[in-house]
Amino acid sequence: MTFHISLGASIRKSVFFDATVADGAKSFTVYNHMYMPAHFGDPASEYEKLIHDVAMWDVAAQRQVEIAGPDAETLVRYLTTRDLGQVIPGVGRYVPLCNYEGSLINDPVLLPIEADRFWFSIADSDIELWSQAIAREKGLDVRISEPDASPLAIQGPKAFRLAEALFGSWTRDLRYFHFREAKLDGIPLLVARSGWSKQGGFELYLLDHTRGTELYAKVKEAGRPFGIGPGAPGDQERIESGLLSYGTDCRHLNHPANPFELGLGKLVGLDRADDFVGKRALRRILADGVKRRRTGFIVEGPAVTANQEAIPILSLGQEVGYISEMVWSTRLTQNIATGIIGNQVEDEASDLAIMFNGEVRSLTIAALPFI
Ligand code: THG
Repeated sequence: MTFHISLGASIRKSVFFDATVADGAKSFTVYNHMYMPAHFGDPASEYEKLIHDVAMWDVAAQRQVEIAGPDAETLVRYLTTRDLGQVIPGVGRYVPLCNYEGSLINDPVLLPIEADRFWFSIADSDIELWSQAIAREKGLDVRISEPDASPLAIQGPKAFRLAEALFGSWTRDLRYFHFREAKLDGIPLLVARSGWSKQGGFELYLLDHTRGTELYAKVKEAGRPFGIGPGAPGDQERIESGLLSYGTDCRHLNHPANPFELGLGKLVGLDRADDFVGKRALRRILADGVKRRRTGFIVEGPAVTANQEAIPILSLGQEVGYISEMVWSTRLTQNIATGIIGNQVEDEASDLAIMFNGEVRSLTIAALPFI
């Protein structure tokens, strides 16, 4: 099946859009209402770049929601389940957001820019509107907007030498999720040690939307000695590494899940003295007992193609869970998957199956991450 999605004003272009098209982007997805490159024509060698060298990704669709003003910290704490303790500018955190039913609705990286200014670097759901409504209903004194900030990721083992070549040796000492301001030939940036892979690297948040093509070219040029190539966050590496993709794993499949089920229980501060969205529901969920868990699966048989819908997992004809994503892993030479399974099913279960292209495929449970 081949078709096109029309370019039009209803979907936004990233500040790196022109640069990625010129660089050979062949396929885009839509994330936070914005085109995001999916691959550049050769996903297999783009994956190899990520594992062995360094890949550069237009992840500007990881949009920022800025919360600023006297009550900014109060709102940020109220929106996330995590007990943030001390909040320190320059120190990012992974912060689940839930709705009032205790279902995950986003899992952003929180960037405390200043004491009264924060960014949520969001996954694929409309947190700007959600935050505006909650702030208004609670009468908090904040301004909520989308700042001029667009991340370009460099990921892979050689990203560290590339960052050092671009910005200097301080990048070697930057700790995970920490960030600071920097300039590249006058281009204003935030440089963060982060990124949506487990191969290590940085995210360069461009702070001037007019300079996307320029930044892309400079990073590409500086990356040449390290074998840099364009790419995109990919299913294979993300599933191998067990990283959650909120949109894919929960939202677009219409399968809400709570943080306990998703393995994010440590990031739910039920002992917090202050209230937060979802606290009451999450307390009740824990008291009632968590009934399902997110895990990996190995799907027997020849290479599968990526699924477009959740796939029910069957045990003796009963539905006991679902696969949210599956992919052929070239590194493991196996079909690997993530999904949710009922806790009545043991890790050693040998009677699990899915239907794939009209045939039965057996599967077994495997721990995350795969690698
Ligand atoms: N970087 C930035 N924004 C983002 C993402 C990103 N927004 C969308 C999406 N990714 C948000 N989701 C995640 C999911 C996992 C991680 C980061 C963002 C991640 N997790 C580590 C892990 O699971 O091992 C560490 C988690 C922790 O500290 O507990 O990195 O990638 N800017």
